[in-house]
Amino acid sequence: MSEQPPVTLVEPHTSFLLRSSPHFLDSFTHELPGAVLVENFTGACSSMQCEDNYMCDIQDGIAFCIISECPEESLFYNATATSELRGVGDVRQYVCSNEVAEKSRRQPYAVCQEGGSWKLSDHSCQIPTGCSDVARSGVYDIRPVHSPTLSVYCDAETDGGGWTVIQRRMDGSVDFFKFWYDYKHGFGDISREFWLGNDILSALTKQGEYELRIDMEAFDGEKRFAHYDHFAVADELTHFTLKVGNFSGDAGDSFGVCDGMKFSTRDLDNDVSSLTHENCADRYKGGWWYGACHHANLNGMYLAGDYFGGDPIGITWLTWKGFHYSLKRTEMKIRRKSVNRAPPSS
Ligand SMILES: [Ca+2]
Repeated sequence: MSEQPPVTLVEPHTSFLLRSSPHFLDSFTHELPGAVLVENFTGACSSMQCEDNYMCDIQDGIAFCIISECPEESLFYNATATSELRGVGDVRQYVCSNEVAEKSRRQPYAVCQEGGSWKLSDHSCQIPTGCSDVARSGVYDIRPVHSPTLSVYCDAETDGGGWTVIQRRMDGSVDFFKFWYDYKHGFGDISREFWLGNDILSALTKQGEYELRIDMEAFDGEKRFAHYDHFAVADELTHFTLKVGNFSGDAGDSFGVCDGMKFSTRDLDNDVSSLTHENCADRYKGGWWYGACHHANLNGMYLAGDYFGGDPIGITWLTWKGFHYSLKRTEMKIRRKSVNRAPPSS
């Protein structure tokens, strides 16, 4: 084997190329990135072969396989590139910013083309209309149909994902013994404890058919859930009257009794207690679709496990832990049900 020929990296203003003296090319093209061996190389592009994504160029009578750089671009809305620019054929991956989602749950990308243009994937970052457009759990801005943009927490893992979390209790850091105004507009920290807000619940569930899932955890780590195949909240004129469908799950049905109930808070008693002066929301320390009065009190006091005597004012779920156990963690979440298409006509 003869001595190693000179191979130098040259960086002109818009592209870089690997060059070798042409008379060495026959024996060393396999060491030139992008070039393949060509017999009887004449130093012209007509007899020069370059691998895919490289192109032949001639400077000073010498042919090269070059990699032309694509120009910087910012065609992905709210996206961040995750790889360094290299050249033709470079695939640039994108991660959508926190407030937007990848459309169609695919990773957006662009491929650098010859001539310095980017071929974009069909999938870009967009503000989703709901959590069903979201691929990873977290806080997103969504823009429901005919509604302003709002921040929600999307659960993309549980039972196939697509859930918008509407309530969470986890550590007692937020006071839930609040007033009509608070429950109407929502309160708390969207990534910790919060109530999303009755106006939003009403707006969201007007968009279509929704289901409800309630995930619960006790202090010994045991987890149970309740699922309802329909969930809708009417507007404030009805005092946010609830419609809830059929139960399934392993926690027992403690929420079905809320079907048809209006929402009540300490300052607005809409419950159906037969006791004339009883205000369930005031007595049980929460805001809820109280009837006479409750089997579940997920917006009650964070009492952390067993508590003894007195009214069931804790975060209770009667059919799992009874009235005098206050749960460690709860999450109420809703998901738009898939559209039922009519079967094709015969
Ligand atoms: Ca009452």
